[in-house]
Amino acid sequence: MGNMDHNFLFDPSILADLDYSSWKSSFRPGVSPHTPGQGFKVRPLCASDYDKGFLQVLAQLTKVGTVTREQFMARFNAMKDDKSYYVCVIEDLNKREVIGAATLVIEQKFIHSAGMRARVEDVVVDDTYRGKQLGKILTVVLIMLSKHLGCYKISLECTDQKLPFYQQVGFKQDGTNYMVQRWET
Ligand code: 16G
Repeated sequence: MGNMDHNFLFDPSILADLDYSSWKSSFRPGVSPHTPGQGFKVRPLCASDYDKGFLQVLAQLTKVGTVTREQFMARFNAMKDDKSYYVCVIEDLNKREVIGAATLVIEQKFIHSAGMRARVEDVVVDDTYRGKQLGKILTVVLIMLSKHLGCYKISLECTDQKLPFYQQVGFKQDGTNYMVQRWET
């Protein structure tokens, strides 16, 4: 018990209750988001993941920079209070390390009957754990979570190289363009 962290970003029962039966044939036999493989667990981000390599995994996606424990906790608490951030991780339970992460952000709208839009952000799997369908598992978790939360659509930005990966789980290009201005690289 002593080393168990219960400071979850969001209620883990939300993930536990999702139904993935319609995805059964998309995964290898026996594999699903509830059973992501021997020694792996999908769960909400925890405060203690600062010490479990969460930021080091994110650094395989893009620049993370310096994030002190205090900065991490302030952002974690702000996201938790906001209730719009669903950061999910995969832990290697034997190593007690975060080896993958993906975030669903919920945006509130006036359009679509005061509806909600879901955005997929910061999907990354440690490169030593590739080929185990872990990225696909995380993405399917976010898709089913967005449906469960009642969003009218889910979207993401990705490189050309990642298009086949997201197409295999149902994302389509719809002719809209992603545009950006940057003040920092
Ligand atoms: C990718 C990510 C996005 C992330 C960005 C970071 C997915 C689906 N897309 O576009 O969420 O924030 O890379 O790149 O994971 P940046 O550091 O150049 O903004």
